[in-house]
Amino acid sequence: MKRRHFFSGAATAVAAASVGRAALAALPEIPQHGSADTAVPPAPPTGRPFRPVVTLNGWSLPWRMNAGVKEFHLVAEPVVREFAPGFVAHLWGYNGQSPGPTIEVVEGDRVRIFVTNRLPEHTSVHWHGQRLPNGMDGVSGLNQPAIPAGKTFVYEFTARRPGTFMYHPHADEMTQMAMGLMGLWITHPRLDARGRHPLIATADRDYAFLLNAFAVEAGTRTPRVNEMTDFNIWAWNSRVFPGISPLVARRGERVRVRVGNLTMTNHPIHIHGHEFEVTGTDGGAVPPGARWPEVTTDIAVGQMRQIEFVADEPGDWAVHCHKSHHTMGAMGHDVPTMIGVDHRGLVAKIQKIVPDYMVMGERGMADMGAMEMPLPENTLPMMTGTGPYGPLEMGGMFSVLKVREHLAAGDWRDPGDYVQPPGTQAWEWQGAAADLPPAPAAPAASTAPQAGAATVRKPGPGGTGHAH
Ligand SMILES: [Cu+2]
Repeated sequence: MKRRHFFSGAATAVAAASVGRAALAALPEIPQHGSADTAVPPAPPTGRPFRPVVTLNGWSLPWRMNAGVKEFHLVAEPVVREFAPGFVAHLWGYNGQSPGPTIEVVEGDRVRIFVTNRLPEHTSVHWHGQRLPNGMDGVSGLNQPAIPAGKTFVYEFTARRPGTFMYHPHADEMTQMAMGLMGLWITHPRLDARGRHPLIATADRDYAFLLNAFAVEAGTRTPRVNEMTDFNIWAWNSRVFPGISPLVARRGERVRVRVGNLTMTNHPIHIHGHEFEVTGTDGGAVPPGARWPEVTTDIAVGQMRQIEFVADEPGDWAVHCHKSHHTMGAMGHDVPTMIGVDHRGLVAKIQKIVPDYMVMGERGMADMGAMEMPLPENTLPMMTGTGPYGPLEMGGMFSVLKVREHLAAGDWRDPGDYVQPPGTQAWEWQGAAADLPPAPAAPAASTAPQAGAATVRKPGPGGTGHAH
């Protein structure tokens, strides 16, 4: 998290040659980002001031001012993205990473975006959620011809409405988004003379991430693009637990989290230990009288949500999607449920036929969190990550909100594991069982069949059996 990688490497210069030297000379430089570390943006060097967002495992795109216009240069291109240490994928992205860099402007800014296409096919950029001239909306075929491979198009409009927005292709859209082409756009509010906005508070920590999903077979590196439902990599900013940066805050700070959903399903985002309010949606700021407290907010396909809370409970608090299969890694989804199955003696018999056979999960699946199983190359276990007290048994859309008493205002580094004060952590009962309060069982249910109850038909001899 600490590093800034705003460099133009040799690879950039070589690839840029296809755009044409003369044309390129007039274009803003192409900033590239070299890693999946979170890069905290510097204070804006030009233009109106704002407090930048911190894009989890991402970065913000530098610009140049040209006669009062903020000029950005996006390059759509193949990239190598690390989902988590040990697991990389060949994606499509912008300026070296998927997702692309976050674009940050101020309400009222005139913005010009050069989009250079270094993909093997045409593309376009749709500025999701923004008010803009129709010809700038980026739907190829409808609003503009697609940007051919090797060409540069220019988008220009005024950022009229403050809020959280996204950008993504609207050309061969399913393929290009399945490959990771997308990014965030933040329009910061114009403030009054006292530095305030009537509906948008100043946040001490302002985080942003996109929800995205991929179908990457274990042992491969390129997503399956013709996938409609069966995704297995559930990511924030093309990054999965344990590779997602923590959200850090000092106790008492106001924290804003901006989330956009570019997957094909909804994600109930849940924060432990705090209540929050949704202070902004796709349509703009929510008036204070229309907000209510939540601990989970569902983010539908194509939606954006801004949530805010005061981080006033020290600790390491889980932040995750509450669809539990979205907090899993890619492996083992075809493992049958074995809870309650007495398999004694069974394994030896099966191993006569299938020597590598293992039985998993007869007491639950927690063994998977610590199991050392041979994995295919380039993937992650289904459940992984280790905390100070053992395996977390998580994956995918999961990170940690780290609230600390002492943290400098500009310090975004991971403060390490939280140490609970003595007497404030769940403990193992050491007394006599007889001293425990009684744990009455629920009344026994009637065993007589109920009218309309489901019946089970057992396979008879010659039955077809089933897949497991
Ligand atoms: Cu989810």
